[in-house]
Amino acid sequence: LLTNSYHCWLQYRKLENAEKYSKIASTIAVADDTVVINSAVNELKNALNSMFDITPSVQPFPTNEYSIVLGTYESVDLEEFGIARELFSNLNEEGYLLKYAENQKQVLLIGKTDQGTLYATFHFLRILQREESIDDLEIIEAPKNQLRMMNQWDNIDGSIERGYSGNSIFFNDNDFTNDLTRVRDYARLLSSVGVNAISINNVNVWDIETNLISEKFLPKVKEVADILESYAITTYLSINYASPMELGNLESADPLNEEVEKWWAEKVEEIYSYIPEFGGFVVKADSEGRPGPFTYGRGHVEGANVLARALKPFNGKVVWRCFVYNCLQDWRDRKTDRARAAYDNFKSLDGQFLDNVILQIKNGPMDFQVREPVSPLLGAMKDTNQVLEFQIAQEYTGQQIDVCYLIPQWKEVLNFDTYAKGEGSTVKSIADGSLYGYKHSGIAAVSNIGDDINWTGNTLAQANFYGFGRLIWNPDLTTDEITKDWIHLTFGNDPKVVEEIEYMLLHSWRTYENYTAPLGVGWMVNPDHHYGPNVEGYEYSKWGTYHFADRDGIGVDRTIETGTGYAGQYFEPNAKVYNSLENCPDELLLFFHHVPYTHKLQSGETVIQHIYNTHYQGVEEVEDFIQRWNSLKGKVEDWVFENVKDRLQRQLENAIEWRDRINTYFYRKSGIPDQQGRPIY
Ligand code: GCW
Repeated sequence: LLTNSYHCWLQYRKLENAEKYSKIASTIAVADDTVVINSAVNELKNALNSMFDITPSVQPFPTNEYSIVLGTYESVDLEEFGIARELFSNLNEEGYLLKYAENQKQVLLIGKTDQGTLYATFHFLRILQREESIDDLEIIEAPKNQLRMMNQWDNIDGSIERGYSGNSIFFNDNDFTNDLTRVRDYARLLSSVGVNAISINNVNVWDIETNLISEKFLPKVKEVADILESYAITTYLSINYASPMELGNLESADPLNEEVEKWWAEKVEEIYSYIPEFGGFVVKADSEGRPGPFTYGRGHVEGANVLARALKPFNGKVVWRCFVYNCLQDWRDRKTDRARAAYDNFKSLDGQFLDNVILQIKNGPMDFQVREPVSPLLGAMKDTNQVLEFQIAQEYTGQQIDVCYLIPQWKEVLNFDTYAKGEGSTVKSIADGSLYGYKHSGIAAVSNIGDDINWTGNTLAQANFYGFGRLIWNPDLTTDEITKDWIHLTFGNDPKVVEEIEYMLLHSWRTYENYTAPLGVGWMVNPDHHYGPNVEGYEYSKWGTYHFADRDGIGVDRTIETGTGYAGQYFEPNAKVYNSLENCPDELLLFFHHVPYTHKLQSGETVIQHIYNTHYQGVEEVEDFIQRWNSLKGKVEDWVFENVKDRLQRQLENAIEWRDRINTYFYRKSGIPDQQGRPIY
């Protein structure tokens, strides 16, 4: 059944009702000969073969037979099909048209460019796999976001920072992997959901990885980039800011030093001599101990712009991460606040970055917790390109052992109204560039894949990868549409299977939140590896992620009057809402306020009773997931059944441990018993 990887949502299962498409499925007519269109042809050929059990013939366009046409609006005469060419003038370069022109016996998969043709092909295959009618097929699509990017945190020794599904598919033993088959399969998975860019190495760039931009590795980078490019995916590299010293033997990496400037310019030229389609650099500088411009008394602007100048002649970009904070903090100092850091560091630099610099901003101000407010930096820089960063890898949300479907969380972020330019200034309108007319913008995410046979550890975690791509292509898709698509493509059409898996996915984020840190306070995880409960794990370290729980109360005062002032970083009316004890939403209460355990939430419960209730409930919900999953035995492939079953068992143990530790901790701190008298260990 399995070779070395599982094909996730690209399994192309045999259709139950193949006859309804049989007319059109046996011939592929190809109008252009490009590498990307060849990828589309191969995908289509294999898929038809697998879904219909036929070997389609591939012919040049036009043919007289019923056929599926792959081409662009320039290579196919659209007038002949009654389609106005102008249809394409309003479409961006990656857009496409799907149309069944029955009179002419053709299904048209027409891109504005070959990249669009590839996306059209994947879209069409989705329609076939879901066995939807094509009688009236006429769909025009284009992605809403320009940069749709995956960030690998892969190290060259094959390990993955925050990786929960095996080792890297790119690297092994301080080199690229010999067999790049899985890289090609990954490219297929990525482009099938519309991802168009990838950085292949960890943002923490260690010694050997620094050499990825040297002649030692560039030929290999090129090999990988060629594979990705054949699926219309642009390759980026994370770089070490100290490269001029470490690779170039210069005395400094000061961005204003002329030699440094020259070094970067030559380096970039060298990279492009290998990879003409190279995308640019992803940079984590002056963050968590990594080198950056601060060492030389320079700031982010000088730091990013020297790279931008080098990349400019080649249309390359600098993706500069804003995850910059002072990691060491004194608990007595209630004014310093890690949550403030991105905004405090970057806001005042608006307008000073070159236009091929993009600031990459995590969705929340802390670090991918199960619940955080939206980063106030999003929308706060009208003259600086911004990209939003999500984490598909479940570092703080169950590490691909526990089920935690993140699409609902990301939808909340995208729909959040920042009021940056008045009502309707949603995060999605910032990311898609429309609010401020950014030159470059989009959405990136930390990948959750590794070399595990199913790619993602828990098979259900594939849904986060799939959903990320679909959602950032079009943030207006509903969670329901995305979820159903993934389940149908991955598991087929059995209504019972669809219903149970959908239920589990849609409830899983809330469930995870229920048994972990309450009311937006975050952390409470084991330090370093970040799995499992440890209420005081970070409380007595200097890392600045305190919850300040004592016998009287809990939460971080981030109000303007008495706290860190973080609430004031938002535009009105958000600032006022978060700043107010009465109006702050329950789920973020402890992020913004320090309150007594007896404080009454808007729900009517006290904080302490809420903690007890959600923690008992969280465990019950996991027990319910297990029952639901068990009812699917024999209905999903055995190994997938066992894979998820095993993870759910571990999730249950984790949830119980969280429940017991949290409940006993707060019972002992507060001295207030559970109203329902349930056992507290
Ligand atoms: O989430 C934290 C992780 C680090 C990571 C860092 C970052 C790559 O714990 O492992 O480093 O964020 O985003 O740079």
